[in-house]
Amino acid sequence: MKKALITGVTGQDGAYLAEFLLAKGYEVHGIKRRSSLFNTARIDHIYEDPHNPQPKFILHYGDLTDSSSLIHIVQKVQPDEIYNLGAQSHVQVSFEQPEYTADADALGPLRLLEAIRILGLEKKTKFYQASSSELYGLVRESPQHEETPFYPRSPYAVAKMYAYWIVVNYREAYGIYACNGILFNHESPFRGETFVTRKITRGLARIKVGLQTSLFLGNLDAKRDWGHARDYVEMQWLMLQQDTPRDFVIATGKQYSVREFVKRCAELLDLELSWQGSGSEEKALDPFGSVVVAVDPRYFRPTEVDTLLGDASKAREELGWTPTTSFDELVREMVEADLKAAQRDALVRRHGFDAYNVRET
Ligand code: NDP
Ligand code: GDR
Repeated sequence: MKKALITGVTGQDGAYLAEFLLAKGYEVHGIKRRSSLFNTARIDHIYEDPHNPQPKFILHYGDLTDSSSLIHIVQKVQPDEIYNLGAQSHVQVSFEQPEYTADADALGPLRLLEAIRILGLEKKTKFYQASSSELYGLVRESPQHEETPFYPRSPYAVAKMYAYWIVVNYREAYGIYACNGILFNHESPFRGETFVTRKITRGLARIKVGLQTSLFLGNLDAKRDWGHARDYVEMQWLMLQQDTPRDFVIATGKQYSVREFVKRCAELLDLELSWQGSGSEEKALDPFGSVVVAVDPRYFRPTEVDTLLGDASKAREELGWTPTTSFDELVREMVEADLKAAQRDALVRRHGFDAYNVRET
């Protein structure tokens, strides 16, 4: 039975990948961070009681900023495959916490690669690095592919650029089977609530049921190539099943703006919106003239990535990989999940209980 170790197992991709690998018969180990509240909501459905005689899903406390914890875990698990999905993954937050972002996102992968070397696992342990389309940043070629030059536009992207190259270097220098998946944006109902897609689906669903009145967003003109996380984790696994380690772009090849994402969600929720103004003045009003969506410049980034569009031909041709979920299906799945959650919260509130503040109202 193969053993996999996933960093970032409590995150969106970690949850989908853990489920995927368990279904393939792997023994799956995940690294979670110590937190004062439970932080395992995304993996509760696959959680196994550690008292089970032979658990297939095992969690370990650790942190990408703490090499000794990483070395201990890698030594104990002796994984066949490591998937490094852990990161401070929010681009805007990286402008506020640049040093921590570099520590976790750039030095984190270095620490894991060093753990492989220190423990003499170069020939045994394969390594996947969660690289990002943010590497392309200020794009000068569209669509972007494996040979497109990088121009990172945030502390997050600069940290991920170090990670990308240290993976290439350890592959060439020490013969470690290590590769980069250059993944374009991928979303799901598990997406963190502060990324734009989830912020929109959750916000509009709550507006629909009367739990909030408006939603504030930043740059509505930004364009992204949005896929489904469930499709993309399969690719992460496929990349480690090849004869030789290589880097691949993973994308849908289709692009939409943030404004188009809002419009699609509004249609699905039957919210009628009319748009007024432009730039930081832009608003979307309902038929009664109330503001539903408004631009708030606080969500503008010091340096923005205006447009990303991926060309995943190499993955299609060499790995036989194609995404299966369309943009419309992705948006629908997210809207439906958030509408259900909003309806549940509204019901709870109607019955006199504020689920968010957990107190009688
Ligand atoms: P999430 O933000 O949902 O998950 C990040 C995970 O990393 C969480 O489990 C988080 O733990 C963990 N983590 C954060 N800091 C540390 C740390 N210092 N030590 C250990 N674990 C840590 O991200 P996604 O699942 O969306 O993305 C997975 C990876 O792919 C990330 O590296 C991201 O940068 C990259 N990526 C994502 C893309 C996307 O569109 N989703 C596209 C391209 C790349 P906790 O739950 O405790 O916060
Ligand atoms: P991104 O995702 O920066 O592409 O990084 P995010 O959803 O945060 O932003 C996408 C675009 O939407 C614009 N935007 C807003 N973004 C947020 N978060 N909140 C808003 O209110 C808002 N309004 C407009 C942004 O300016 C941006 O242009 C994600 C992360 O998952 C990274 O970890 C990953 O590497 C990349 O995708 C690929």
